[in-house]
Amino acid sequence: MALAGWFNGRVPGLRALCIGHMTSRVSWVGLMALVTTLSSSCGLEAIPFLTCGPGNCTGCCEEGVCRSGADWAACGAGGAVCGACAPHEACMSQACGMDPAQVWVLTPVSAVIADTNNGSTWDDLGGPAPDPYVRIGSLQTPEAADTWTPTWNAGFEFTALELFTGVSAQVMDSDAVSDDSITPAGMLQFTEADFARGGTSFGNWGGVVSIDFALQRKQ
Ligand SMILES: [Ca+2]
Ligand SMILES: [Ca+2]
Repeated sequence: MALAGWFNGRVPGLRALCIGHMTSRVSWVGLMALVTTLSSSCGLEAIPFLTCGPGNCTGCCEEGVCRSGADWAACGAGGAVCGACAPHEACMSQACGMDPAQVWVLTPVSAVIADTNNGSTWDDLGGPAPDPYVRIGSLQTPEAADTWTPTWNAGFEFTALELFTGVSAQVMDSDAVSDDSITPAGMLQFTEADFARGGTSFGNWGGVVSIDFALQRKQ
């Protein structure tokens, strides 16, 4: 009996105890259950019959078990070892990567504004420092009153694809009659590294010495 030979070859001396459980009509489908039963009744540890791998798993393998490979925490395909995606990534088609449709919140955080407006005082009324605000697309932050180091906390939602492609932006100085441009209108483009570290900085942009943006994935 082939199965008895297989079993006794691994557990010498247990034939007399275990052979009574054997049958010559063992189906391959029931083999795993039989091994488990034998192992239990003979006081043996369970013997893994199949090892998860490329030959039997189209998802990914986690501690010997085949997973779908479509989860953020267990992503993978072709019987490879499952891996967790980075926080800025998603598991798409069993591979980690950035989801172009994922919505992110872009927040202008802070900036340093040049001392003067091309040699002139930013404002003659209400304090000499500018009153900066940031236009993002068709929206804008509130103004930060009379400061060369403005901070803001208004966030704007864009898809990753829009942020990769570029969003229009401009930093302005709010004035009583006609706002001054601190920067020319421009396009801000973000890279995967920016998403990975949660933001980035731009510098030497017109009258902006530097400006910091935060990027946060919307849940
Ligand atoms: Ca002004
Ligand atoms: Ca001012």
